[in-house]
Amino acid sequence: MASGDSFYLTTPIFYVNDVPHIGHAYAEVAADVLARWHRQRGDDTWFLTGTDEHGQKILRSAAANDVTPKEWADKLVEEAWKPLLKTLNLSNDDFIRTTDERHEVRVQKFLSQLNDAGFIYEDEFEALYCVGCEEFKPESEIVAGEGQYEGQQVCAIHSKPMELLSERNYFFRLSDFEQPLLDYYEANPDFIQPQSARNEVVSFVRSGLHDLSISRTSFDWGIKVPWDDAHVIYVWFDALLNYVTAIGFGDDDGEFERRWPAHHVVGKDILRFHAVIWPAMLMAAGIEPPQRVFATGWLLVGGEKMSKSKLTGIPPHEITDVFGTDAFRYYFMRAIHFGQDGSFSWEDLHARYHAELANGFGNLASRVIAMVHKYFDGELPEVAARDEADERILTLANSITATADAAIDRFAIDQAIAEVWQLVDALNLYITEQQPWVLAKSEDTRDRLAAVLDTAVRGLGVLAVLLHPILPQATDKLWAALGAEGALDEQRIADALDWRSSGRVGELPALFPRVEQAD
Ligand code: ME8
Repeated sequence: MASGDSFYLTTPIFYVNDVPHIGHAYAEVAADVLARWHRQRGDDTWFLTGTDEHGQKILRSAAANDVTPKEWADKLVEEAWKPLLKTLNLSNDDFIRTTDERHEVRVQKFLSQLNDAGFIYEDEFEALYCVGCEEFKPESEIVAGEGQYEGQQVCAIHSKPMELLSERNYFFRLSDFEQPLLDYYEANPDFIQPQSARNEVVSFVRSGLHDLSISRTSFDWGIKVPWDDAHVIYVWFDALLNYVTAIGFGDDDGEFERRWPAHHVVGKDILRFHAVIWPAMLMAAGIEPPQRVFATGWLLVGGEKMSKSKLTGIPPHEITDVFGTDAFRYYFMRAIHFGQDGSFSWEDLHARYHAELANGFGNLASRVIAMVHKYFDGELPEVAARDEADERILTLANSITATADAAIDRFAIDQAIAEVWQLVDALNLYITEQQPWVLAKSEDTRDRLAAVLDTAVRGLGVLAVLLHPILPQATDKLWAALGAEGALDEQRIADALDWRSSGRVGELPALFPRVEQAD
């Protein structure tokens, strides 16, 4: 993708039935890293996140707390979900709530358009519904219950019994889109990523699609069907539309056309909604499907998905309070192969924090800057000539800039970080081998000392640029200490090596102070 392109990125919008855990934070951070990187590439980037506030799940949480669903949603958004964005240092451009008027009006417009085009009909319906998933469950996703639910049928994801619902509903003719979807997957092999997710979706669609119930009459917490206010719109139909309502679907100011199509980061449990139902809804409305649907894996606890309902969720602040926001962002992006499941452990976080952030990167930066102070009074020296070892560092800085950028194009965030870390490791080795403290002992090697420290400083600047999307706070401090010119977030990725210094280095506080291991 060339610089200057439009890059519209979304996260799932989160249910406000409860507070966030690190599984939710994971997708937010990943999307933020991608958005920041694309901004630094010079792409016309728009990053959307938000909350999903209708449906039975929220209705029941509110009832259990003796407040109205809107009061409940307002409280959770203000006290839990918006603060999460601060905790994670997210750079989202917009935050949509499905109770926003802008959303509700446009959802109704979209549904009316589908109705006018003949894609909606009314029918009787009876099926098992999982409130946890907010989804009717096909037989293949129902399993035998265990423990307190022994002898009952339960949802395979939530391990809880479902409810038999029988209503007159409006339906969306999803089955009409079986072949168009298969054709679309075929023509756009990168539409669903990673490959395993694509395979799953293709075989699901091949096995046949049923029409989708898109309205409910047994409760009224939702957006009304515009032509029949006895019905509210099914929460998923409403929620998926956030991706287009937030950028002005149906308006004529050009914003929608400028941003769409989106790249969606979603959890693998909600892949089918995004890769089957959503593109079919768009096709029915005559809108191009999204550019990409990328399914992330799960954070596991004891081999199972970390979840609120199973009480295994760790609140993100428990980690950021101890290790800081940057370390949180780095750890999850580095330790888990993006697109696969991963487990979180305090030991692993502690070990990587010290080995990679404190010793690998932080220490490198403070040593180099301290040596510029010690040997050159903080003035970056003039370089007479570079030798082969210096050139190797600069060549590596250039090549990892390109390979990390290519990895980000594939959303391979962990690989991009691994590319950048080659430079961290190479610089550490370079300092060990060049031994500037030995070069400093004689006037005869003063030119070599100048070249070595200048090369190391150049490398640190490249690290600041490339790691900024992942470690925004630490790299800002480093950028300032390097005496670099201009704002770091305006430094283009492609020109990472061409950053300029005012010539004077400043003080660098410890970027990643040691954290004692708790009992
Ligand atoms: O599904 N590991 O909302 P949600 C990784 N409102 N990701 C996890 C996770 C874990 N342990 N637990 C949850 C919804 N997630 C809908 C989305 S989009 C139009 C509507 C992820 O709050 C989960 O996979 O239940 C999903 O992508 C996201 O958190 C929101 O989950």
